[in-house]
Amino acid sequence: MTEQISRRKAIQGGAALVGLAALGVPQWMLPALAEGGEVVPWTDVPANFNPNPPTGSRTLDTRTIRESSFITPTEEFFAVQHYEQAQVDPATYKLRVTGLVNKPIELSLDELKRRRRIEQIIGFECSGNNPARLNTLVGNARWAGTSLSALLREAGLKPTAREVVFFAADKGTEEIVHGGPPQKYEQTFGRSLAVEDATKPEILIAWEMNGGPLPVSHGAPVRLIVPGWYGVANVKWLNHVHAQDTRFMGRFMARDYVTMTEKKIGDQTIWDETSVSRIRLKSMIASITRNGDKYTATGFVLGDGTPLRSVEVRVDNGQWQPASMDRANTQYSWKLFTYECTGLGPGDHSIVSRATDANGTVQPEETDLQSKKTRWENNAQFVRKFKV
Ligand SMILES: Nc1nc2c(c(=O)[nH]1)N[C@H]1C(S)=C(S)[C@@H](COP(=O)(O)O)O[C@H]1N2
Ligand SMILES: [Mo]
Repeated sequence: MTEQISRRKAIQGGAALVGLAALGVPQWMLPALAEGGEVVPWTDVPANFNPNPPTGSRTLDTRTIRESSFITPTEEFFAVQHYEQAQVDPATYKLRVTGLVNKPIELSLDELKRRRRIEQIIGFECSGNNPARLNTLVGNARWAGTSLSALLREAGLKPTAREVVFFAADKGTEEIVHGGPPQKYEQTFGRSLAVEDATKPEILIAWEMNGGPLPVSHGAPVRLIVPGWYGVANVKWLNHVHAQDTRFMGRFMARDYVTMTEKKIGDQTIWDETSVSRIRLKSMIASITRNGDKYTATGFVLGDGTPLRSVEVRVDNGQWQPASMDRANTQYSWKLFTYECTGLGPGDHSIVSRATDANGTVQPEETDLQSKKTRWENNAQFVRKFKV
């Protein structure tokens, strides 16, 4: 946990402790209240809901998100990968830059770490996230590394380069159909970015997460972090950057992580099939806590880095009301917000949030997403139910 966050927590906790102690609240009650009050359980979550998926991956139980949860601790940050987690020896590690470059590069981990260090708080989700799984494939961390664009400049991208492909150390066997029976090939994980995206200054070749070395589950020793993009762009166990003049059509660009939307153009139906890329504007309410008759809803917003115009909350189909934004939020972090619910009578209630960005893009409702036929990129407003 960063110093900043633990200090914030201490201040919040401390203020609550002093105030309540003065009111004569018994000592044993203080720690729980200092953490933000009593949790109001969701009535829309099945009793057998398992926040931890079965194999190899990890989820963040979003119900535990509070005002003090701005940075996700490394061991709680969700983890997803499609093959086995790669075990890379940092002593022999090399990062190569090859292809349409004037000067191919090969760097050891030490050489890489001697480059100019940049640090940024970046939140992201897996594009397979959705309300039914409580959007648990999510996290917000402080990443440190060096700039991809500087490395590409050093290698001298040739003007003919169209795409930059990022290959990793993890491998799997893929069945490829090319006439006749499918053939099996061993392939490493790969994703690409168009040159104009890859040369944006904010993209990180990262070796540090929340002040510590990257753990194996998050791509040790080096991974890519593309701020504002869905998780699949953030290639873990990165060891090879390759510039080419053709589009990379590997599994995770062209066959998997493809969103298919039905579109009507005049009287014709076309199928728009796109590779998962920038995070579509999303918000959700993660938890509600109670302090006396004060109910505090806490949630987060994710997006592509476009500034927000508003984050609003609606209780029981009433008016949309503005949420309060956390002062720690930055351009590419998730944006934590809180909302105080007042005048809640006993009984069942609903609560939902919606984000709108500066371009006027409004987070859709579930029914707005009907023409999207694949499960990827579900950024629907999430109506939650609770009882007081
Ligand atoms: N090498 C490699 N990188 C990968 C993947 C993978 O399978 N292999 N999965 C991607 C997907 S789909 C997601 S959502 C993110 C998850 O990053 P995290 O595990 O650090 O949360 O990693 C991405 N990077
Ligand atoms: Mo993902």
